[in-house]
Amino acid sequence: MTNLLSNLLEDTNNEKDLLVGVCSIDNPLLDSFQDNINKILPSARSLIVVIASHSKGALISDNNQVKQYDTIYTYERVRDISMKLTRELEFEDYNAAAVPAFIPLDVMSERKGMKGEICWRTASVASGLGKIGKNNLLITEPFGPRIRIGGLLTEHPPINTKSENRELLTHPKCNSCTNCQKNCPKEALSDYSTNKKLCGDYIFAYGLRKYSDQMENIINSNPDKRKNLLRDGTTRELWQNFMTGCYYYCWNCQISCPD
Ligand code: B12
Repeated sequence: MTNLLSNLLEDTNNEKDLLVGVCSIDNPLLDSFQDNINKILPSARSLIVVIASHSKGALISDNNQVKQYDTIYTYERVRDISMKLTRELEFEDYNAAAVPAFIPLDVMSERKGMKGEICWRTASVASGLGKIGKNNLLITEPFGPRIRIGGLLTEHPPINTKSENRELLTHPKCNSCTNCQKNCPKEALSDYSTNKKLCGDYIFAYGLRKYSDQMENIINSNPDKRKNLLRDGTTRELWQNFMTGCYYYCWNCQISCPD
């Protein structure tokens, strides 16, 4: 029984761009997510965390589409591995459910898409996969903060409890380094916390707010201006973001980290 999860984790960890870990859903770091976990899979006993690495070359590129393309791939990698693990576990009669790494998110309640069902940075610390940096991101040994994180819940009992952490650990290498803070174009980072409004407005330059503004402009314009707005660069960029599902415009806190 225990071999199944151990083997699955070992096989996945053998892939060079991946990191996988597990923690018990009783881990105190998951306390504030218990209601969400219970709603997703009431019989859950373990949380498996799946991390995939970005391409460093893509993220340091000056071409935003290249960075978005790599981000789409990295999220897909996390999703595919998480989905694969759910199927493997269910073939052996352990129910499992993958939890979104990013979107879809609950955008209807007061959370407004700014809170995940599970905070993957916290879950990763709980699973022993890394520590929190001053950039408020998870920093991993092999890939630094240049990663995407997701995972799944399963009723398979947890293993490797020795590698679990029970408190939110900060990364010792951050020490006196403030590269991430200095390189944030909006000065949104203070030690281990993020000004979400400043950051969000910048990284989602063509996101929901831009969409609402563009709609409002279109509605309030005369027919000639409306025709132009419907065909301008903003409408085209918004349309492309809807198509790709990726609407990021900044990765500086991931790139500027020397780790
Ligand atoms: C909403 C969201 C955002 C929002 C809000 C960010 C935030 N800090 O919550 C905005 C739009 C601003 C955002 C920005 C970015 N995001 Co974002 N985001 C999310 C999302 C979907 C939910 C996060 C959430 O639930 N936040 C609510 C609470 C939990 O967050 P919080 O208030 O920051 O809580 C932390 C602090 O309070 C801190 N804390 C509290 N007490 C203490 C005590 C101690 C001792 C310490 C050390 C820390 C600490 O620890 C908590 C956990 O780290 C997650 C995916 C997910 N489900 O986890 C991705 C996620 C966090 N984002 C990610 C990324 C990469 C980014 C960006 C780089 C944008 C981009 N290009 O992709 C920036 C980075 C901004 C930054 N440096 O903080 C990655 C992080 C990867 C990593 N290495 O950690 C995630 C995990 C997506 C993914 N699946 O990979 N994001």
